[in-house]
Amino acid sequence: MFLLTTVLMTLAVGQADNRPNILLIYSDDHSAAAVGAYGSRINETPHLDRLASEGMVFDNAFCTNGICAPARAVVLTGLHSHLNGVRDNGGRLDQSKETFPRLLKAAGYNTAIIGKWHLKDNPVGFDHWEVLPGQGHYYAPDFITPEGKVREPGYVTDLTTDKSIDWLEEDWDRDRPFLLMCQNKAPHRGWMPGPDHLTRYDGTVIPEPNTLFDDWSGRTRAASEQEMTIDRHMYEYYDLKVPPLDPDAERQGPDRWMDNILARMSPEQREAWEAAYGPRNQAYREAGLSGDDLHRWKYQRYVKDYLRCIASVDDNVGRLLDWLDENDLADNTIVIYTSDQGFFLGEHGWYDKRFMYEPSLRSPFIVRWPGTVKPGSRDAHLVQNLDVAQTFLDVAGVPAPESMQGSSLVPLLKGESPGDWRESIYYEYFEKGIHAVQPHYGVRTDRYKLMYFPELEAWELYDLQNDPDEINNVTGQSDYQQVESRLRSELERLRVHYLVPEAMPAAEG
Ligand SMILES: [Ca+2]
Repeated sequence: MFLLTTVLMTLAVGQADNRPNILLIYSDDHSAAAVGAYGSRINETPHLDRLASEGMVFDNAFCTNGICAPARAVVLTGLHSHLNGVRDNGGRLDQSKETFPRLLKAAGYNTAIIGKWHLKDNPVGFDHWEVLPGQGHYYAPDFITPEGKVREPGYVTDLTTDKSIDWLEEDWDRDRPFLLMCQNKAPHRGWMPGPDHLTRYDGTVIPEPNTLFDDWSGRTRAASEQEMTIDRHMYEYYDLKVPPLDPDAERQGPDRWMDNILARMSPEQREAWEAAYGPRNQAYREAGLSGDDLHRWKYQRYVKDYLRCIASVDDNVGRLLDWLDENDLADNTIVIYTSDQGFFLGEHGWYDKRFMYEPSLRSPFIVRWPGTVKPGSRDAHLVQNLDVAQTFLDVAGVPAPESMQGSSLVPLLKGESPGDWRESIYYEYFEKGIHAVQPHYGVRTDRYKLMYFPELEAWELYDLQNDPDEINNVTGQSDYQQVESRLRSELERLRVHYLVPEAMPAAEG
């Protein structure tokens, strides 16, 4: 009898708080074009594809401001960058704004964040936090916690998942549902593959994008004056992993950074690294490439390293899904995989992000929620990282502040198609600095995209149906006069709706 009572009491406690657990697996710069479930031509992601086959894939998921720190602030606050304090990577989160982790914690969730945080102040709203300082390192990264900074041997993507699983096993208070934000540094620049994937893609040729040799003609100066081309703006050592010829010469700038980064490795890690890159670099030197051949070689080196980083992310997604299965938690846990924004994988000849063009605007966004989301489903509504905060609050049954600017995705997750769902999204980019991308803002509908560059007083308009690669700016063309006029009005409407200041002040960054 006593035993039975205990069992019943345990069940009762479980039932008293059976709100879903929330696991957000976040990555940094993961392009949807490098996810199998999004039709990747360049890699395979079996574990992300498993998540997709058991959940819902959002085919039109976008960021609001395509750069690391601002995207994170948007996710936390459900507010556009012009309201949350983080307009560029130099911005500071406005602590007077509410965040969904704080609200979930106050509502009884056990909250944790592990991995890349990338906001200036320490995390607030978390029972547990263990984050990388700034951009963090791939090998032997430092983690900061309330107790201080610790350097961990190992590879960052594996460590971020190790620590996430450790928290679940050892610290999670099982009387409460959890919010766990497992935030990868990968595949951010540096693109340093982990020990398990150093030689992946050796001997294979990754397909090139249609626009690798784009000359940016017909577009505004912004497209031609950026500094993010694979051909001209990558550092040979830091980005492409080819060390300077003279091993004894005094190293400066990015060469010195790379020396310091490699110096973090253990002797075993360094040996594996040299075994992978040494012979490749030797072959590269002997080939004496130039012109288009060199451009192509750089693309291959870059994209393979990027995809090797993704392979570790995918492995670790698999580990987390397995852990949920083994602990009988899969059914009551909503799992979301997304990235802060997309990335250029050679499209337009570029790496990096920032621009409102599709490869960086679009993020992978996959949600598994057993019992609510139909396995293997896809959704085409226009959604944004702006919606994450209200979605999680809705999942937890916690009212969202009126001031939040997104929409809960829960109706879409249930397979509904709300009649009043947004028909356009607003985008804004402020940072003037590295990569020389002009500030801009714009609107995207299901078919068209209008962008405005205030300092150039110049517009770009794309018909995504006829021109998915965005190489024909049709602004001013008579066929598109009505479309352009309608989109300009829509852009103004969005700016009023989202409380954008009349004159968008230049960012400090
Ligand atoms: Ca990023």
